[in-house]
Amino acid sequence: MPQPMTLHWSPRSPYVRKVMIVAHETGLQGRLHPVRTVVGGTTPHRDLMRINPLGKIPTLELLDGSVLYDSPVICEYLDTLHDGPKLFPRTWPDRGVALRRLALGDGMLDAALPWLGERFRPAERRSQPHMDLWREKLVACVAALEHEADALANSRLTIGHIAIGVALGYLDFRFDELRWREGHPRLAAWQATFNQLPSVLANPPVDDR
Ligand SMILES: N[C@@H](CCC(=O)N[C@@H](CS)C(=O)NCC(=O)O)C(=O)O
Repeated sequence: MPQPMTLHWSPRSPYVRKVMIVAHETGLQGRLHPVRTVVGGTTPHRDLMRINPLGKIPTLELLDGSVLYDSPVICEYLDTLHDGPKLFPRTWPDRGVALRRLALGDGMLDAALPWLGERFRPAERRSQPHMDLWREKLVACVAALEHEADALANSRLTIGHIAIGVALGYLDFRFDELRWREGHPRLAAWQATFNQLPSVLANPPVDDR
C-alpha cells in the first residue's frame, strides 16, 4: 500500500465531504491522510496558501509533491486510481449529464456558503437583497431537481449524484428553515436512499468547533 496523500480536510466542509464520499466509493479511503485545516472568516491560512494560493479546502498533496484542487479535480483524480465502475463517465452524453449535475450541486454550495457567511455579519451590515437572491437560487435548484429525481433514482451512481446528495445534505445541516422537502417528494425519497449509502453514512457533516 503506498503512503497516504495528505488531504486538507474539515468535517464541516461539504466540498471536502464530496471528496471523502468519492474516496469511500472508490475504495481509496486508506490512501488519504485527512489533516484538519481551519479556513474561512477573514484570517488567511498562509501555510495552506503556500501550496494552494486560494487558501481553500479540500486541497490534496500528492506523493510526488504536486498539489491538486479544487474538489472536482481531486474527485476526478481519485477516479483514475481504481479499476471499479467510474464515477466520471468517460463518454458523452453520460459524461455531460454527470458533469452538469456536479456543477449544479457545487453551484448550490456556492450560493449556500456566502449566505451562511452573511448571517454571521452584524445585522445592520447584512445585505438582504443578496440573501434573498441566494435563497431564490437554492429554491429554484431544488425545484429543478424534483424534475430530475426519477432520473437520479434510475441511473447508476456518478459524481453528479454525489454532488447533489451532498448539496441537499448541506441544506439539512445549515438551512433547516428552507424545509426543502416540502413539495418535493421525489427528491426527498431519492435523498433518503442516497443517505443510506455506506460512503455517505461514514462521512456525516459535523460541527466540530
Ligand atoms: N470550488 C471549491 C470550493 C472550496 C471552498 O470554498 N471551500 C471552503 C470550505 S467549505 C473554503 O475553503 N473556504 C475558505 C475561503 O474561501 O477562504 C471546491 O470545490 O473545492
